[in-house]
Parts: sequence; C-alpha cells; structure tokens
Amino acid sequence: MKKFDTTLYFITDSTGLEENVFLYKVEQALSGGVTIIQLREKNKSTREYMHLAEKVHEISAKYGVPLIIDDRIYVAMAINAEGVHLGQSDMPVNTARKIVGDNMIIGATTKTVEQALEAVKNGADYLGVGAIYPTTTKVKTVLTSVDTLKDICRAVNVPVNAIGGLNKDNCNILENTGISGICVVSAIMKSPDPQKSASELKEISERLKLSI
Ligand code: TZP
Ligand code: MG
Repeated sequence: MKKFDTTLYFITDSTGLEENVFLYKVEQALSGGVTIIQLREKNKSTREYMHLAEKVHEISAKYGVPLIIDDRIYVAMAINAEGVHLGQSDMPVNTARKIVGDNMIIGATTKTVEQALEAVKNGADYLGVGAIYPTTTKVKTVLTSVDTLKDICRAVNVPVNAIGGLNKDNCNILENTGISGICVVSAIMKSPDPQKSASELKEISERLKLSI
C-alpha cells in the first residue's frame, strides 16, 4: 500500500533559476519539512524534464519524500517517481491508472464535488482543490470557494489539499474545512529562506488539520 503524507505539499517552479540554485532551494525546502514534492515544468522538453526530475528525485529520496511529476506520466514512469499529478486537461485518471498500475500515486486537480467524486472513482489517491486565493504562479485557474473545498472534503475519502496563493499569513480560512494539507509554490520557492518557510508552513498545516 502506498503511504504518503500531504501535510506540506511543495510544488516547484524552476522558471528563471539556474539549476544549482533551484536544486539548493528544493533541498532547503525538504530539510524544512516538506512532506511531498511535485516537479511542475510547463516549458521543458521531455528530455530536460527527465533530467531535472532525476536530480530532484535523488534529493527527495534522501529525505524519504515522495516525488510527484506534474502531467507527464511517461517522465514519472521513466525516472521511477512515486507519483503523477493530473489536471482536468491532462490524461484522464482511469487511463493513467491502467498505465501506471496500482503502486504509483495519482493526484488530481478538481474544482467541484462532481469532478472530485469522478477522480476518486477513477483511482485518484489525493486531490488538489483551488485556487483558494488568486495566484502569481503561472497557471490557468479560477477561484474555488472555501465552501466548495469543504463540500469536497466531506464527499471523498482521500486526502484533499488546498492550493492557490496560500502563505503563512492567510491560511486561517482553511480552519475546519477537513483538508489534509496545503500546497504551495511561491510561499517556499520565492522565500529568501525556503527551509524556514517550509518549517513554518508545516506547523500551520498541522494545526489546520487538527482544527476539525
Ligand atoms: N493550481 C491551482 S493554483 C496553482 C496551481 C498549480 C498555483 C499555486 O501557486 P502559489 O504560488 O502557491 O499560489
Ligand atoms: Mg496539469
């Protein structure tokens, strides 16, 4: 059985960073307590994506943290990543599940209860729900209300994480929602001290999880 903890889900963005600087930030975040990490690259060739994924996987493995690859299932399989994350325009979850088998973690982005139920029925192991707040990270997304987030948490029996514009000062609205954790990009990626930010965010997320 796959075991993973979505308390502090860190999604990377290497845009504008030299590889060694990017990898240093990743390692700092992991040492600060990130519990699951996603490599999310939108503009890289498959080969470039694989190269970076292998490097990140070496680091995440040292910390015993699962690596999830955004969207490109064959990159995830090729580097033996622990999982793949699929959005509503990516490969359907049931097709991906047939390809990767039962052992790989599959996550899905969902914005409605209907999408959430469908994703879980089709084999998703966790859900990302948002954007809760407007985000500065390059992403095509619309806002999801906290009420919808709550409804999704109640409707499914897999971990549900909130995502979108979250930082250490604005997570209070997630109290009593039933989330299993928070997903962040900028709050760690753009922090001058990713280790400290990760450790603070983890504490916040642990508190939110206990609030229900
Ligand atoms: N999906 C919904 S919002 C988002 C994704 C990938 C980006 C979140 O980034 P940030 O910087 O934490 O707002
Ligand atoms: Mg996607």
